[in-house]
Amino acid sequence: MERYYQPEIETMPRDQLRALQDERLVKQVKHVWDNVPYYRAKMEAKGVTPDDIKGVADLHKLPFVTKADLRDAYPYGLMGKPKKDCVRIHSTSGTTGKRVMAFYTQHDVDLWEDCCARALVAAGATEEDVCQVAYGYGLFTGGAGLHGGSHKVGCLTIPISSGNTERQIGFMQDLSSTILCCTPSYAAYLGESMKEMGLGPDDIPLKAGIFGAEAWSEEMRQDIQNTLGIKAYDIYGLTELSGPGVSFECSAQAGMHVNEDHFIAEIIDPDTGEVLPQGSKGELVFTSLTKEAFPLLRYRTRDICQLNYEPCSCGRTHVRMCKPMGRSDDMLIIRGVNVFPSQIETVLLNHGYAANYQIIVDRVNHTDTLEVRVEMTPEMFTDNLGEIDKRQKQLVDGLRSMLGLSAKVSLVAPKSIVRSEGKAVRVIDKRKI
Ligand code: DLL
Repeated sequence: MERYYQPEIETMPRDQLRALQDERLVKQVKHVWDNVPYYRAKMEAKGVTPDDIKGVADLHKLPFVTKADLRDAYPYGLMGKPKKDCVRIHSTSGTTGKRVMAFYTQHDVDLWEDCCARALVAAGATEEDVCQVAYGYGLFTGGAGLHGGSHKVGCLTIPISSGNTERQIGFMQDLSSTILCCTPSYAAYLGESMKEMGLGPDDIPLKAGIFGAEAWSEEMRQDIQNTLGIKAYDIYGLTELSGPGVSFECSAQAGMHVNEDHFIAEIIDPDTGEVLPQGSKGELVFTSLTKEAFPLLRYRTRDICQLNYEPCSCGRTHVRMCKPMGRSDDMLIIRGVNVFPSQIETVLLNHGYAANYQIIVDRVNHTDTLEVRVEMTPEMFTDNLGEIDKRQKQLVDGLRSMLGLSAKVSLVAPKSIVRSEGKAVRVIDKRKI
């Protein structure tokens, strides 16, 4: 029997859900107009006022919010509540310029945790469960979101955070963890490590995992399910919209239900911004209906996706989104960290290199690897291995402090990176995801 955390909302007939969205949208647009001068100016520039928005059918009249707006308004310019009413900040990795800061009132945290609790219950969680939260804690939303959701469900929550693989496996065994929350690549890595330790699925009582924050394939799902002996559920979200739990998979494992009482999903043409008909593939845009502190309207996620409005066998009525199929910008997600090629270029230029480089991303044993191949300029060319080693280490340090990631750096001779006749091919992503 399918269980729900908030059955009256999760299985609400679609006409009622639409009426709820209409009502919440009108209220939210007024809230933003009254409290976010930055967005109000965008509405005025488009000639729209709150009176023009009577419901979801009018959503297309509103201007988009993009990452560029977040940068322009950084850090406090898109807040819908004064600082004194906010209780939390989360943020994505990256430099100041690219870093996304999101703000929460206590009410926002509460609703976000409800969304994560829905995902946990859909994966079978009850108060009998021991939930090991191995997403990173801190500024990243993964740890805090699933932690809060786990509390709401009443699971015994282990806030172990990510890393320290042997300890993770030890905790699973000693405390009989039944639910694991982490990135899919870390779940796969835990499975590999268990194998190396001579442990199989029967040696741990895990039954389900809630994995997201990065792309993962069906093959990877099968692999994780087999090595850990669990059912593996996908969960999606982004910092700008609170974090994990914008959408989540149910027992059908056939798309992620968008929490539509909190978020309206649209699919647009990434080039023209035009709203595409139901079932089309395009860029996913979300409007947050209930967030007070950081109320984004028509936020362009840059994730390429499709929505499925067919009824689901689980009984939930909320629309399902497919796994994101790629991005309409050049952002890479490497070991869960958002990386823009321009950040890497900045580090290279700051160290005196020219923009002749290649970024090679791969996945080895389920872990993402990042290599940066950089040409030495003719002036700095040397074949002294000690000197090359020293310079590579400087770049490794520079990249670590810019990205928060360790990368391999290979300095190569001038003109040894193949020049393209068109746009330079700077990123080679070999991951099969
Ligand atoms: O990754 C929030 C999260 C934490 C989601 C834990 C799920 C679990 P950001 O760091 O802001 O937030 O990154 C958001 O990650 O736009 C997608 O491109 C990607 N992403 C998130 N979940 C998935 C997923 C968190 N299930 C960006 N599948 C998003 C594929 C995902 N990509």
